[in-house]
Amino acid sequence: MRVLRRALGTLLVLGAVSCTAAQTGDARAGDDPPAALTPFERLLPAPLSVRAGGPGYSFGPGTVIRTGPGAGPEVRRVGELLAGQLRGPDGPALPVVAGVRGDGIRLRVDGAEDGLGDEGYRLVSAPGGIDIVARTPAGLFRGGQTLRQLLPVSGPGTVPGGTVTDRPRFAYRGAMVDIARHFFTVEQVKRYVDQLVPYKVNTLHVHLTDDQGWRLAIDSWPRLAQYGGAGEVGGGPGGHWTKEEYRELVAYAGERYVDVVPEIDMPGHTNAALASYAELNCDGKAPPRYTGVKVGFSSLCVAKERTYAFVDEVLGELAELTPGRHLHIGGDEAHATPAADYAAFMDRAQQVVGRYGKTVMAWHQLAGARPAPGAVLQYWGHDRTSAADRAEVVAAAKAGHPLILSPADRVYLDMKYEAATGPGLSWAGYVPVARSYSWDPGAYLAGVPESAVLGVEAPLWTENVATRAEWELMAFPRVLGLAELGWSPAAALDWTAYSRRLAAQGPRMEAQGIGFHRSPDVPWTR
Ligand code: IFG
Repeated sequence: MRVLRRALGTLLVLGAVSCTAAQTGDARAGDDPPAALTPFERLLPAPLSVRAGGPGYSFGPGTVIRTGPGAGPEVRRVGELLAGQLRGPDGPALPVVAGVRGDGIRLRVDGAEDGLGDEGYRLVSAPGGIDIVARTPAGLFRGGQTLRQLLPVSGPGTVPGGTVTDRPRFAYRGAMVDIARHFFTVEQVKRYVDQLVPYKVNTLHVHLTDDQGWRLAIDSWPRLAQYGGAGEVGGGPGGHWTKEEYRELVAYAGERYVDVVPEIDMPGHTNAALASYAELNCDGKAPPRYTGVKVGFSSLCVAKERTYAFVDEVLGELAELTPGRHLHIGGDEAHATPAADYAAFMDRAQQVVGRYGKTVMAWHQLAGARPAPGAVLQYWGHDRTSAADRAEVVAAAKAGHPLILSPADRVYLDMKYEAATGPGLSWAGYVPVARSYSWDPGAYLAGVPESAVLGVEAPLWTENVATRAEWELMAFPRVLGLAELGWSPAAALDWTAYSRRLAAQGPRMEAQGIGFHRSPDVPWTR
């Protein structure tokens, strides 16, 4: 019966024109005003392909979530997560039951679906229910986020008939938060994960240390957090995470298929460590803690062997806490470290990362030294970056170093939208929502093929972002654009169509309590 229904369902949708959601962004003549998009047309990030049409599925009080044949505990856990996300305030119970026979939402992992990759999925909505199939549980979870957007904001309702076949363009789609300049708790960061997950972001980079604060307890160097963490920009109390709290964030993010990339910035941006341990300083004297916003004045002592014991023990404890592949060792703005010393230091720091079985990630300044094989470079240049600096990065990419693109004048979320924006900085210029979205990561760096781009990431630096409200104002809605640039096909990247889809996300961000910037660039629907 199901096969017949499926065949019928498929026949019904065959008549629909195959297109990307963005191409159907233009409402048909005589319909509601352009802003009124159909659920498929509203999807953000825009999926690879959508075939809309045919009768859909209406949630009812008896709707259940079914996990496929042989579904292991992880698929069941995805089902439970999805149930929690889909239940409206007074929505159906949405129990998760084993087996996929019967109505409802049917989750199935099928290794044979090799066209979908590690995070792709296919979602089919038809009268008998909604099928989500993927190669992996992560793909099921990404498909579930699409289902969330196909349902009304208020909770379970009717999902129109159709098929979404989807997979990401780039593997790494990240957001970074700097908890060193201003301290933020694990709970506050977990909330950011919840706000990013609906948009298929899959990496959270945490900038744990800088001149103004050391935010993670390290057993072998206890004063780093105890003393080096007890301050922040502006002179506030600061704070730090215990290892248990860091583990809790890693687990919480991991359950939602978000990898955590921790960063210990070195050899520059290290005043908090130098203030904590006199022995780390070349002159044996610890500087005072720093609560200002200057950069480039600090350096670990490259000549001292003690420095490398510090690097080894800190990265060793961090690696033990971090299941993800990457350890980020910073490397930016080491203006107080002579170039030869910088290269010698980064050689040894990279060896430490390799010894702990992790892959190096570093800011693109490492391209000027000797990036270890496989080291990933995070580019934070901008339209005014010199041709020489750019050439170093292009050469490193051609030499096989994957790039993460974080152009400061596009996706640095601490850049003010405009002069009137309260929080944030403007050294890379103002970055309105339209500008933040209007670039193509696959064609951004001349000479760098799309295949050399591992992905994109939007950093939020917190020199001038002190509260969760300021954080949300700066990150939203621009981080949704980053999510689309990382996930959607190049053909979908069109500001006009995107701005209408972004507008439709307004009520969803409101429903999540996100205090986003109501940019005049966007035709918000209310
Ligand atoms: N650049 C510094 C950050 C921060 C930022 C603020 C990098 C890699 C400017 N380094 O971005 O520490 O100060 O926008």
